[in-house]
Amino acid sequence: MYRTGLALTTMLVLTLACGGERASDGSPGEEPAAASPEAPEADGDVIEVRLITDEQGNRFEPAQIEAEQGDIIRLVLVSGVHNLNFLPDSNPGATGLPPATDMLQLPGQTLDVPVTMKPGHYYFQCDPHALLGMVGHLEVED
Ligand SMILES: [Cu+2]
Repeated sequence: MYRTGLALTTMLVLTLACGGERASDGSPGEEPAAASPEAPEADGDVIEVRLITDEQGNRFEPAQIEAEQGDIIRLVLVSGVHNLNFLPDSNPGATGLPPATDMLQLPGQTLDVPVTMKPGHYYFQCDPHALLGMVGHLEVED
């Protein structure tokens, strides 16, 4: 779905879907985002993490995060193409790790990742740029 060869029109459709806007035909193709009663935003903090590519390289900002279970890590794409992966191999013994996210590739695009892990120290990375140093750590506190 996120191939680089996708036409701009397809990306535009994704943008509109993410922004909650609708085409003029009133197509009801999207689910309401906030209607679910178990939405974790209700009692957790939202922690913004920006995903950046610029002349200084590729990075998370901030790359060191503190959170509590039930908080939300909100990825905000500034530039480049990135994802977030709590790589299981680099978090030995961890349970409740969220799955690797899809790639974010539209500036301004956001993606919420719930903090589902037990208190502890967790490693995360951007898969395309881990070897270039785009890694970080999450401390889940009691
Ligand atoms: Cu990246």
